[in-house]
Amino acid sequence: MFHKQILATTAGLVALAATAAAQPMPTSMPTSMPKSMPMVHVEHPWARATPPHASTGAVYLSLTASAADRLTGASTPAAAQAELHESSMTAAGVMQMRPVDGLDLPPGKTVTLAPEHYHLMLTGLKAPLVAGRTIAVHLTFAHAAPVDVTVPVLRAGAAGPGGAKPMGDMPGMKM
Ligand SMILES: [Cu+2]
Repeated sequence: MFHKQILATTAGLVALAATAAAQPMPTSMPTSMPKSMPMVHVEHPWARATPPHASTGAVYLSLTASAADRLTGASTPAAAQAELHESSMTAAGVMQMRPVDGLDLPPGKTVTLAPEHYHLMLTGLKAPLVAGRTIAVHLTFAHAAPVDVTVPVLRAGAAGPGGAKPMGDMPGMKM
């Protein structure tokens, strides 16, 4: 009987200790939350260098969303405005572009903004985009947290970062 009581007490203490140990759990829960939060991964950002007095430029990049999402906006300290544009060829063979209010990002699928397709149009450039430098671009999404991207400026006429298979021509060596 005496022995049983000791055991019961020990069990009670263990239960108490377990409860105490369990207390901090709720505060640590948010650290495991981001795994389920939607995220958008940004890769291969780039922009083309612009002529000296240009007021517009374009930014290209690839977006991969962990869950269905939508690119809803962009901004940069380098320009008054950053708008999402879509370029397309008219029946008459003229390349034209129009603003679009968002870009759907299917889950797990990489969506690429590239020349003659989607791009972030910078209008009201505060200074020309100079090869070898970078600009900061802030992207916003319908669900995922905003993403700040450092965008390298490539030489005028560049076709993209690495995608054009650099055959010995180093960025910044040519204009
Ligand atoms: Cu445009």
